Amino acid sequence: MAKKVQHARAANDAGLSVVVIGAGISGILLGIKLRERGIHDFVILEKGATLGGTWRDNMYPGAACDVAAHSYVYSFAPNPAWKSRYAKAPDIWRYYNDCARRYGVLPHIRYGQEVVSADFRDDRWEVRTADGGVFVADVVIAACGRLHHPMMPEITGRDRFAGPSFHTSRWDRSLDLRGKRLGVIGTGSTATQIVAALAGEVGGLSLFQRTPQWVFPVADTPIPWWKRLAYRFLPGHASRYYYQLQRETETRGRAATGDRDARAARDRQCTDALATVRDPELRARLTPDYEVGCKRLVMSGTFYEAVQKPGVQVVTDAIDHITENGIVTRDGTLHEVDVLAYATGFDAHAYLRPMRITGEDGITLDQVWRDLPLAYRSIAIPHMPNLFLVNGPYSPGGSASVVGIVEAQVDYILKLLDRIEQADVAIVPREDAARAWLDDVREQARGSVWGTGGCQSWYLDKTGTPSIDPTPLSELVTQLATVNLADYRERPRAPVRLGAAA
Ligand code: N01
Repeated sequence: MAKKVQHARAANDAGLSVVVIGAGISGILLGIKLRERGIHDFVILEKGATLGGTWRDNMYPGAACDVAAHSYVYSFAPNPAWKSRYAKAPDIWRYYNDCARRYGVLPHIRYGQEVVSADFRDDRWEVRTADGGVFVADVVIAACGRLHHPMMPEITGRDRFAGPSFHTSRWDRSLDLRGKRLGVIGTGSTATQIVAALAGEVGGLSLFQRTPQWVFPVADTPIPWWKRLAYRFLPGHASRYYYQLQRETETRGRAATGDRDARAARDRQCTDALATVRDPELRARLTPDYEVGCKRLVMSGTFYEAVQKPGVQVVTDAIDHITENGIVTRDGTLHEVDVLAYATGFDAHAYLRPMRITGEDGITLDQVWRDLPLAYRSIAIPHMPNLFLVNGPYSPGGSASVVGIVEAQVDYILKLLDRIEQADVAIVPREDAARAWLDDVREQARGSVWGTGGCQSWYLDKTGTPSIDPTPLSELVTQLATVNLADYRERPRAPVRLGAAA
């Protein structure tokens, strides 16, 4: 029996009621856009104690966004105050927190509410939380993020390590690392940021590299005061810069799908950056054997310099096991460390899980997703009426800031909400339309460097096909500008039955 029943819809309001899951960049954006649309009967259920998603969780040393700060914002809320080209995690968190406050989203957020299930009954969703709460709403929108479940590797002896050890998204910020020997497992974007920040600052740093990464050099140039003033006071200046950065990112991103000029320029920059490693033996160990851009590129202007600093060692012998005081590699060497950080990435394929989702006619998400996570345009799932996803399966990437992508997706969801409200229906994509869309996207993705570049990465789904739609942002915006109702089924909605979940 549910402990409490809460209706997202106020009894005297005829508009839609909505439950949003997650108060990260997408959930906050949904809050802003729902309010703008005149929809006020919504709650944002957030399992954490604060908002911010990725930018709340990832507060490891050196955490920053390697997408230019002026394009890592909502298009309608430029931030003239960024002090350098790339923003640090705490500043990004502050920006999104500030947006939530300024746009009136904060009162809608319920913290400590971990959603465990959602059931479609009597044409309404019943959303249950771990503490026994039940929220009833017309629509559910999952904005849970893609890189949100930390992956801990299965390494023998992991529990035996005597010092502090944690996944990088659970960094113990109370820890004083001065004089400590730090071990970092993994060489993705996270590990490289940590190494760049801590090389020379700790008692020793061992980077355990299983696979070398291509590194695209970027310079974190400061933004002078007069430019900041111009962004603040000259109308349209910040916005023009936002779209200029978007175009630049998109042009570079086209390298992934075979634009030869973009590819040649990108590859040359990466190989030139690698050539700055002075010791040929170290350079050889840092040289990938797959194509540039196959894994998500590391963007750093300081990583190669950092690994050449005294006290830093790149360990390329495979890890065998972990002991009380360090990591033993297959050649039998014990690499002693005092603190161990797992920069081993995230389960990028969990999406809505582990929530239990049951849609029309008792059909479960696990049934619909038995083969692959099927979501029409990454947004709407067959048999799950009025349930939508932001940044869902096969969402685009690689050619844009994720913020631009989720804005396009949220605008599309709002069009669906308009239809639901105006026609008083529940709306669900046709399974054949969803499959046709997915086949098409996977075919395109297979031909991208993520599929052909000869590497393993979190981009790949369980069949080895990239789970990223290579559609550039400008085309995505066009694709999502209209809702093709022929790809959906509509079912009339039953009248609201307040108290139905008790
Ligand atoms: O994780 P990853 P990440 N033994 O999956 C290694 C975004 N991001 O947290 O390559 C040894 O990239 C694994 O090795 P291998 C960005 O989208 C953005 O760094 O599989 N090693 C790999 O080196 C990024 O792509 C920003 O052989 C093991 C590493 O762990 C995504 O987050 C900043 C291992 C995991 O790399 C994830 O990045 C940071 C094992 N058993 C992150 N298991 C921005 O600035 C795994 N590894 C926007």
